[in-house]
Amino acid sequence: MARKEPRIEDVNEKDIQVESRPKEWAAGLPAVYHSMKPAIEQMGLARALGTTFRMNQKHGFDCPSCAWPDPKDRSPFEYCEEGVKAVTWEATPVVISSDFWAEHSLTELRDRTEYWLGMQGRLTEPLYKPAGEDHYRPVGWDEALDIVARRLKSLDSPHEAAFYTSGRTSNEAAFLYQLFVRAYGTNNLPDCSNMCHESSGWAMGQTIGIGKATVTYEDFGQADLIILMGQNPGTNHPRMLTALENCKRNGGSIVAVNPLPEAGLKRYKNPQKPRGIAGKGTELADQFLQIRLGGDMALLQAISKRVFEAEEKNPGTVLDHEFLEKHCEGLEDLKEHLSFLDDDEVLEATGLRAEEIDELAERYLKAEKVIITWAMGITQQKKGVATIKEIINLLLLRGNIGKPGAGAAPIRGHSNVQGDRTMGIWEQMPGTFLDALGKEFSFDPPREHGADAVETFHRMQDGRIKFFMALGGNLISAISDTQLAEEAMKKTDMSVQISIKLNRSHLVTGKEALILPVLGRTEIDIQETGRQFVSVEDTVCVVHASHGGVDPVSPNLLSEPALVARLGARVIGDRIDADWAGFEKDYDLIRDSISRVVEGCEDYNERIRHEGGFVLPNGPRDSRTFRTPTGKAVLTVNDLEAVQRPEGTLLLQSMRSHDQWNTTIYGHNDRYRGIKGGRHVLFMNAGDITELGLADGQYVDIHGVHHDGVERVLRSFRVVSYPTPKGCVAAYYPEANVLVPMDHVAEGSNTPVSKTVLVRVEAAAGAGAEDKMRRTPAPA
Ligand SMILES: Nc1nc2c(c(=O)[nH]1)N[C@H]1C(S)=C(S)[C@@H](COP(=O)(O)OP(=O)(O)OC[C@H]3O[C@@H](n4cnc5c(=O)[nH]c(N)nc54)[C@H](O)[C@@H]3O)O[C@H]1N2
Ligand SMILES: Nc1nc2c(c(=O)[nH]1)N[C@H]1C(S)=C(S)[C@@H](COP(=O)(O)OP(=O)(O)OC[C@H]3O[C@@H](n4cnc5c(=O)[nH]c(N)nc54)[C@H](O)[C@@H]3O)O[C@H]1N2
Ligand code: SF4
Ligand SMILES: [Mo]
Repeated sequence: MARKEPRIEDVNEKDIQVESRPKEWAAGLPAVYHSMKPAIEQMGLARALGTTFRMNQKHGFDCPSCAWPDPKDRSPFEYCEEGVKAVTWEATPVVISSDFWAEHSLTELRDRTEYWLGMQGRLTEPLYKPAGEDHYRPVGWDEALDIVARRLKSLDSPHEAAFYTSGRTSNEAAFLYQLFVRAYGTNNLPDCSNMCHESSGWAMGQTIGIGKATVTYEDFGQADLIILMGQNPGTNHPRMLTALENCKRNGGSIVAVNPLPEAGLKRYKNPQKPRGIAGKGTELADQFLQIRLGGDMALLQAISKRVFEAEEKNPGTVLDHEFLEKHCEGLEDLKEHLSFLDDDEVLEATGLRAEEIDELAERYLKAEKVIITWAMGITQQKKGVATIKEIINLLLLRGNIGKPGAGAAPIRGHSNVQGDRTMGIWEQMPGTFLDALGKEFSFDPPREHGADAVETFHRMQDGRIKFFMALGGNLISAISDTQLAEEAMKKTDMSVQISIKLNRSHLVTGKEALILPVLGRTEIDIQETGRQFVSVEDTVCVVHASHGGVDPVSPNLLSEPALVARLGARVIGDRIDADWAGFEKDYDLIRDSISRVVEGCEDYNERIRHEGGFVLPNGPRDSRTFRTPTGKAVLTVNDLEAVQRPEGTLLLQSMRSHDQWNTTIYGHNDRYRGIKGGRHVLFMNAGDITELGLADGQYVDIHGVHHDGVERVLRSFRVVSYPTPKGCVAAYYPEANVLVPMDHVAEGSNTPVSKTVLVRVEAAAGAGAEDKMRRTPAPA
């Protein structure tokens, strides 16, 4: 394939433009247009159509973007703007040439933005940076893998290595990877989920015995009420709006709880339907509760308290007594605890009016079938685990788990983050899984829990972790406390990135560093026994196949399973009973092992070939069985703790723009929020702007407020007057990670608290709009 020269200018944020009002509706015609234009320009029409029309089809590939499920009856257009952007970014024919690495030093590349790095094109050859050097150089596959194997064999203990996974990895690659890591001798398997839905996993595991959604796709259309908390589906799960539209069309109602009036929460123009393209679209949210950051736990307790009060007034008619008696424990304790809930404290924490809370309570009491969905606005909070336990409490009180149209729905991020966990990517897999793994491959897997993402950086900092490998992702940008994280990574002896495109994690490295380039999900994967497919699990536990559809950008790429199998052969060899060479040749062999090791995956090879795949068992959803110590769902008592905001400080949340995929930046607009041409913006309430003596459009510095002697500051952000609650500001992730202290984590899940960070905002020291050229995402 002819190499096209990328002509990518890095961004110049000299004039960020702001529309006067954020958009009130999401999707519709402009979304399709905006998405198709770059795809066609970069890929050429044939490749663009070849990818988009295969996306999410029964014999096509799974959209590599988010984990939203596919309906049973599919249209030829089962994709959205974000999916098209993800595919365009991945399947671009533009590649990085070999001479790039001699031309550019790491020091120089660290001044580039994530946008520019990603736009350089696909990585197509293994690269090695020896210790003490500032350039990568191309190496052959054998040499690259030998360097990694030698280093791993030289460590004093397997616990000196950590193996990260990002959630785009297939089930097959993930299963092999965790086998390789455990056979090597450690459970140090941090993953992106540690920073994402870990709080959901803990809260749900402890209360209902499973850390996954208890709903199906069809349930959304059958619900009387869907409450969306801390989630921006218009940007982050766009086709979820179709499911919400189904709910509305069937007479259901929708409530959104969010500090920001996000476009997709209000109105939806379905781009796949004529009325969506031409008409006004469907009104989605019937009620919008503009909550303060971190206020959800108080709101949920207040609603549950009103449920108990309604039951007092009309005994026997409000609670689902039959369900509670048969399936739950802890009712009386919860009732007693909530009776002490202080109404003023609730109003203060939520910033809502009592009538708004009453209205939501009434809606909840009127509805027979309720789904509560949530994402990062809930999980990335100090009280994230407790807040999700309150979601479960509220649902259980009226039997809203394990019946059609009702349930708990954590909406996952990465397209296969849930599958990776099912396959054993977790630093704390239960003994039953380890037993089965050991039996299948005749070895004794380590039992001691490993390091999660945050803990990995603590151990790098104090020298206990010396080797770091990442199967995908961009951990250095995704983790909190950028400066501290970068220092820690630089202390390691070796870092290895298995990637498809360049990002900052390739530039902030251990003393030695490697980049190992792999096939993307869109690409055809041919091994010795023929064309292979992989499999993934979506947010509602449907496991299905994904078949790459376009020619690889280079014949020199390995697939992820092949790469891990080769590492396994080199580092582990026949120390365990694994057919590494066979796994590379024929992924059916990997799936045979999966079917014997992973619960619910019996006959994997046969069932994965069914149209649409198969659904994993889910006790609460299928039969109201709860795998807790007592076999009952647990109503829990959680102590409310007000978020402290000393005078002169503000609470900052970090969130995604419409033009990004986590740390991957597609462009510099945030269409629905009215931002054009830049990312260094701080969304502020007009009252706060005035009180601080600032002005809309002014440039400010944002200082972290954390008393550990470390200076955390982001300079020259443009103030944008925005409808966010007083005291609550917002900026984009990953830039804002500079301000999130590494030890600012959720209780019980160790998830970085990226949504409620204490900051001080001051007029920018010196810098104005003029010198806002090409900013690095983080201090180097
Ligand atoms: N296009 C696109 N799609 C994506 C991603 C992407 O980057 N781009 N990322 C993927 C990943 S990995 C994930 S995890 C998901 C993330 O999906 P989201 O969770 O929707 O992502 P965020 O942008 O972090 O948005 C958080 C939302 O929570 C709100 N919020 C913040 N704090 C609070 C709070 O205290 N209470 C309440 N009620 N709301 C709050 C914010 O205003 C915002 O609307 O999206 C996935 N899909
Ligand atoms: N402040 C703040 N921090 C956050 C968050 C937040 O809301 N605020 N959100 C957190 C969340 S929810 C998450 S999930 C994490 C995300 O953390 P990560 O998953 O580590 O980050 P991503 O940006 O998704 O990773 C993108 C990189 O993955 C690589 N990649 C893409 N596709 C493939 C593939 O098919 N194979 C391989 N091997 N590599 C591939 C590309 O090189 C790309 O640069 O960030 C977390 N960090
Ligand atoms: S909703 Fe998510 S999975 Fe579906 S097409 Fe859009 S980005 Fe892809
Ligand atoms: Mo995520």
